[in-house]
Amino acid sequence: MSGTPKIVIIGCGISGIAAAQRLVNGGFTDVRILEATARSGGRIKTGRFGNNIVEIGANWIHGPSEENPVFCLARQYKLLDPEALSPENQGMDIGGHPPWVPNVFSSSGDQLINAEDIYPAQDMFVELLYESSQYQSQGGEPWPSVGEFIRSEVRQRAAEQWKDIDAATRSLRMSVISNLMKAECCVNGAHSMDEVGLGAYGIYKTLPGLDCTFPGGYEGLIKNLMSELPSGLVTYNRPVSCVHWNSSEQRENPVVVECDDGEKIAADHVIVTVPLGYLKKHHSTLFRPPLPLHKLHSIQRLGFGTNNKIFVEFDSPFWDADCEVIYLLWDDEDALVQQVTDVQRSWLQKLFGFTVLKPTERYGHILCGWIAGHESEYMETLSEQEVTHAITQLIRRFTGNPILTPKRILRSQWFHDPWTCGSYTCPGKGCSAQDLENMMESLPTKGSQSQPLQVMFAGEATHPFYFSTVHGALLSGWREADRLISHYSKSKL
Ligand code: 6YU
Repeated sequence: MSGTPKIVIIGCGISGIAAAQRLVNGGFTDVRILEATARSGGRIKTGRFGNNIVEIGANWIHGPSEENPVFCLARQYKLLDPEALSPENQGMDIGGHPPWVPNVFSSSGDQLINAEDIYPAQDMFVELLYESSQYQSQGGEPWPSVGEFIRSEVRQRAAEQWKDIDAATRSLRMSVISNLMKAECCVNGAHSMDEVGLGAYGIYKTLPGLDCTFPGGYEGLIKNLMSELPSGLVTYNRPVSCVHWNSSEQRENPVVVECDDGEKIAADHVIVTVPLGYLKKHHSTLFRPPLPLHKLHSIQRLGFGTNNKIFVEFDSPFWDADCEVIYLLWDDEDALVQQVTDVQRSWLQKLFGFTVLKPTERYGHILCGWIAGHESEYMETLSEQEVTHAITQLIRRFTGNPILTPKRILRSQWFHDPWTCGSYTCPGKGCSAQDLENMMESLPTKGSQSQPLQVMFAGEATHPFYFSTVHGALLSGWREADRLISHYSKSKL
């Protein structure tokens, strides 16, 4: 390597850590990470809940199999249960939808609907998601969004396929579809499936393997990776306010990174890993000169909504021993109309239900509620007491048990996290693969006479098909480090 290039990484989430690890292992000696908060991990965040640990951010390794670098690292660090390591687990291809055992409750209370009754609706919904994913390769999609496509197809198919079944069962199946739309909003981190582009939905790719969790917490991965970095490489509580690039002034290093406290750090290369939500909000002040228009438009087109969790602990379960997910069906949601709700009054209707934390021997009786969109953002503004009260009323209503009382509650607040501003990236209406290409494009863009690779971009929102995941973020960090390694190995020749 000629000279010692100065490299600054902004953000100490998994992508920033991955970039630093690769650069340090590649022989770069002047690498530092500037992190706004007091901790590493970003959206990988394990918290305490009573006597247990729970994941406030990322939950699963999606597609834990050989091709997934997060799985390979977790295995190397011995962070997984034997079940997750089994060839059977790795070989299962679930296409992003785990076959969870459901319990189903309705808003009229006192009834546990037979799970068998919901399967035809579930099958139709999964089929429609699969069809939605096919429009990416075909082009010429019939609707702009996944939501509009599904609603139109469900109405048509229900009229044909369910014409002979009784009205009550048909209405139940429609409520199931409404509920699955809410669940899909959580998966996509979107307010509504009407905001998810039909032509873009298939850009996201899944990996084989039945999703698994980290028994000791996702942050174990961060701790192991951090322990391999030289100490002092990360400066915490150091928000970056502006990246000055492409300067016309003659200076030794082409980039200056300005921090909130006024400190200015010169660099040859900056790898920006801040979340897309943060970029959407702060791009105009974060870059001098501003970002090129095509990059800015991609930042605006890609979606970055909110998905939050509400953990609820009970002394004893009201669900079956084998139950993995609890669906809450609202009797008034059988018309598939977009809920134009009074958010303040009925925000909790957006919660599709709960996943059950397993195994019971480890967690006791903890449920994780899932809520996406503007209702989720409103939930963040309520006090813990107000959320507890609302959840208690909801559970009493759906179980028909007027004295059921949770032991404790904990919720995430990703929208109001000033360094994240939401949960993760989703393919918005009108997006294409080009938008993700634009996200990862470095500055100055190709063809410029200035020094290349001044500002580089990593993070989940820059992965061409694993956006919104930990493995996508990790791979994006390695990708940008490899670009620098290859740049310097070429310039040495
Ligand atoms: C996964 C999962 N999972 C649930 C929830 C959330 C996320 N994800 P980071 O934000 O980590 O780091 C950036 C750092 O930058 C951070 O530390 C900041 O403090 C810092 N920073 C910001 N501004 C700064 C400044 N100015 N100066 C200095 N520093 C600054 N992923 O694999 N499995 O189960 C979930 C889930 C509630 C919030 C998730 C999951 C997403 C991951 O957490 C996330 O991608 C990575 O951690 C991001 O790492 P990073 O380094 O990029 O940023 C079609 C289609 C469908 C697509 N969706 C499919 C579904 C897949 C997504 N599933 C998610 C589900 C859950 C439950």
